[in-house]
This record gives sequence, structure tokens and C-alpha cells, in this order.
Amino acid sequence: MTTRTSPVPAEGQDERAAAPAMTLTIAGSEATGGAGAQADLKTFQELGTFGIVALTCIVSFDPANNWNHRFVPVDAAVIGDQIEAILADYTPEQLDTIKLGMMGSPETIDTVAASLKDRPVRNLVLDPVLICKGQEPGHALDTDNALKTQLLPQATFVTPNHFETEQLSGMSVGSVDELRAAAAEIHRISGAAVLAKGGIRLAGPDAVDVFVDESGSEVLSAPKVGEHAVSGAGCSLAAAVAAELAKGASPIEAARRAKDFVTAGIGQRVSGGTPFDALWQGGLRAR
Ligand code: PXL
Repeated sequence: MTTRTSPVPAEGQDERAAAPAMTLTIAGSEATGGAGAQADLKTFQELGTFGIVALTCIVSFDPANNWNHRFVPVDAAVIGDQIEAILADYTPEQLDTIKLGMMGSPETIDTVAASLKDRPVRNLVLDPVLICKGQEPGHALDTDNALKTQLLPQATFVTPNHFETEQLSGMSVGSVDELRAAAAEIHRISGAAVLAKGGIRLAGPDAVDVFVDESGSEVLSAPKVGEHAVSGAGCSLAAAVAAELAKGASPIEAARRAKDFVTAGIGQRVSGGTPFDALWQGGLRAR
């Protein structure tokens, strides 16, 4: 029997491979592991980036109350401290890609916008989370306004779902053509690349998303996996876009790869006691 030994680096020689691309998510915790920062971090790891988290809030579903969201914001000063620590640790060249997930309140949006104000960021991917599955849309309006005025103008890439697309564009969306028009409007307002998600909300056999940037638009389509929303799909999509951009993909390449990642993850979803399943980020491994 032969024994393999790892080559011992000579003294002073660094045996590390090239540093991984880095991705930061500023997002909320969702305790069951389906959505939020947990989904983002798993996506980053799966796609080979060095994942970092600053937490904005803690969401715990309530099993005794129809799995409604119990939402606790992280103190604004503590959000600021986390971002300060992270941005001081890594230079803008090392950490050039940031994903923004659930903010949950206008105060948190103020804090995050202020913390990022003087930081050059090559890719700022905004998942404009207004409400989570099961929440009432009415709660979202002040957050919607703060997102529009403070974060959307900074974003380089935005991933609204059907509801968020209607809110941000001010247009109603019932077809792929309307989704494209609304995505184009959000691109016009923000200057960002837009990946607007029709998901299961548009009728038909396929889950259709539309990508729009200054070079044009592309419809991304995959057969629907069931007719039920899967938790973590939006978070994982935006996190996958961020990871691919951080690794050097163009916006449209990042969108295509993120769509494949999410479609595979929905195919390998996990079921528990909640009325919605959770995407598993290891879906592509099962192919
Ligand atoms: O899927 C949106 C979302 C994002 N972030 C957190 C959430 C949810 C939905 O549950 O809890 C923290």
C-alpha cells in the first residue's frame, strides 16, 4: 500500500489557490433555513464565492398562528456596525459585489443606504423584498417608497418578483409582454439591469422571467415545477446573480445561470410543516 502525502510548500511559499470572489449579503434571517440570509449564504458557497452576511432582521414563522411572520428588526446601530466591520475588513477591490435582501423597514433602508454611501461597489444586486409569502401587501408601502428613492438608484442589478415589478413600475402585469414593458420601465427609472420574475404568477406551462438592460431584453423560460411558490427562490436567484457577477459573468450570463440554479433547486425542494416547500441550493449537483 502506498501512502500519499500532500506536497509540503517550501518555507515562505504560499500553497493557497487564487482567492475566491467575495459576496456580501445584507439580508434578514429566516429561521427555518428556506429564505433570507441562510439561502444567500448557501447559494454563495454552492457557487464558489466567499460568502459574508450582515443581518437586518430576524423572521421566525409562527406555527401556532398559520406560520405568520414574526419579524424583529436588528437595531439600526448594530446593522451599521456589521457593515462597518465588513467594509473595513475587505477593500473595494476584494469585495466588489453586494446583494441586498429583506430590509423590512424604512429605518433599515436609511441605515444601509448611509453605510454604503461612500463605498465603491461594482455590483449592487437589489432583491426588492417588499413582503414575504403570507404577509399583507398593505404593510409594504412605506418600505416600497424608501426602496425606490434610496436603494433602487444605487442598484446595478434588480430582481423584482411579480408583485414588486408592479409596485416599482406602477404598471399591471398579466402577460409576458406586460412583464417586459414593466421591466423596461424599471430599467429606465433605475439604470440597473432588471430580471423581472413572472414565476408561477403568469398563466401557462412555463415559469417566465424577463431580463432587460441597455442592450435589449431576453425572455428566460423553464417548465414550471408545480403551481406553488417555493420559499427561497427569490433570495437564491438574486444571490446566484451576485455570485456569478462577482466571478466575472456579464449581467445576462449571470441571469441565465441564476435561473438554471433556481430551477434545479426548486426541483430538489424540501418539504416540512409550512404550507410552502423550500428550495435546496444543491439542486444542480443532483443532475
Ligand atoms: O422570500 C423573501 C424573504 C426574504 N428574507 C427573509 C424572509 C423572506 C420570506 O420569508 O423571511 C428574512
